[in-house]
Amino acid sequence: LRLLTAGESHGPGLVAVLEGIPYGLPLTTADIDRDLARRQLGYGRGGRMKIERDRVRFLGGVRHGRTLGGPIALWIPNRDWANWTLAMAAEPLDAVLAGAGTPPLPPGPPGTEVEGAGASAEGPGPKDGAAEKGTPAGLGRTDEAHGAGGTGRASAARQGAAATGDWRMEPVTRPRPGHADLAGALKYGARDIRDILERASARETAARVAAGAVARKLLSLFGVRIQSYVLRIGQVAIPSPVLAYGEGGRPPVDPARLEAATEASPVRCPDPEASQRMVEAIRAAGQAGDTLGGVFEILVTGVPVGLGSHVTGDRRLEGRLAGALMALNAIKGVEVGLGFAAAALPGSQVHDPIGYRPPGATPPPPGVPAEAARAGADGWRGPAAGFFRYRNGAGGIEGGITNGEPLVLRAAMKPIATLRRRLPSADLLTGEPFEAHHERSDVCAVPAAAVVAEAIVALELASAWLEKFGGDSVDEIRRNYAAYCQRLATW
Ligand code: EPS
Repeated sequence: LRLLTAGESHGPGLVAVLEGIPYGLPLTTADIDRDLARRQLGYGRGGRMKIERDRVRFLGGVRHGRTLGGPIALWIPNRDWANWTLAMAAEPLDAVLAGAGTPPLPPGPPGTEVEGAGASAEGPGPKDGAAEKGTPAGLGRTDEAHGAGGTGRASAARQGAAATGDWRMEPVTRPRPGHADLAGALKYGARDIRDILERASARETAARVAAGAVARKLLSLFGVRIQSYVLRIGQVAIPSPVLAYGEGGRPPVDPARLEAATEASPVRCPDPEASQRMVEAIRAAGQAGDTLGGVFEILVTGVPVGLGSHVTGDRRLEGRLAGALMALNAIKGVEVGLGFAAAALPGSQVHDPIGYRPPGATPPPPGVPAEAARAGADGWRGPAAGFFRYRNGAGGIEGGITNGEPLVLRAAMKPIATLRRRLPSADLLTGEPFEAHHERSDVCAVPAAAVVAEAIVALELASAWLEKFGGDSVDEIRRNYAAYCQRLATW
């Protein structure tokens, strides 16, 4: 699979182009909108989520509810764009100031209208006072002197703000510690940090979630189920509910019940008591003008033995999954199975003893294809010729190959970099000390990040799936998968 996304946080919208999805996958906007809505939830989100109501439109690749085998083009309008048409206009600044304006967007289906999205949830005017403060006398380093990113770009934008009365036109020159602001501005030579922050924003993850929902739909045809839940917000934490197995290798939880408990929680934590304490922690951090990070876990059940490979480093599935998860905004660590805990334990407590039950003894549980069930899949485990593990310290991957147990991945998210309680910083153009720029922001986005991580894992697993069972159409992939399951069932 190949995925490319485009679009800025406050531009007209986000685009995703996903290539490699086979012909004949049943797909509707509802399949995608469900995950887009889940990404917007979670206690601790800021004012922006009150404006957006993410819904997807297909611009290509889907006809009459089925994929055509070509690139799938997805479009998610930004409702907040209505407030940013000048500041984020694609036209040159002088054309914008001359009133050329931005042509209206083509109409979308109900619910995706961008026009009339209304004012910012925080009302008009500078949201943080940044625009009110003018630029201090420089240290001999002026925008004009450098002329990078277009001669006098920052001061032209400043004049633009004065001419239009739109505070959003003001250049952003105060980099926020922890954000891409400073490194990005220096790397690209941008004199207005908005040129960097608009694309660095986690708004982009809406596009990844939309593409991931397509990958999830493909995997779901084969009984693969991907879910996530929050294990930690700041200092409040619960242990993983899935690592310790019951007697005889019994699955520790019913994935459907785990999912129901997760989705019922305002922070997507399956433990109601811990959820409450997490909400309190987020509330306290918000009141203090601070932000919180956390840890979430991703559980993938019904994965067959044999995705990924030991033969080269770049085909090892752990590396691909960890790399993809680390490429999600604000993720600073990833673990597989026991993860870092494995380093502290002797091998006898880390590696997962192998058991065997003749496959195909039980009828397929709901959602598991009959041929997979014959090869040993039981909903929790995928087809693996009847072999199973008494625990899952490996997190379902050995030698870079799935082993039939569920995949268990965890990721650590740092606290959001935009703080109301500002951190010391230095002005991009003058070097003068300042307290960092504050864009309206979330206090905690760990529950949302977990939903994005599901999408990222879905894309990576669907890629591995297509490498093993690939074909031009879903029918061909089904046949390939059935033949593989047949081999496992008669091992
Ligand atoms: C973000 C800042 C906030 C978040 C945004 C990510 O947006 P704004 O600056 O418009 O208030 O709400 O997240 C989203 C818009 C989203 O859809 O998740 C940032 O700076 O990364």
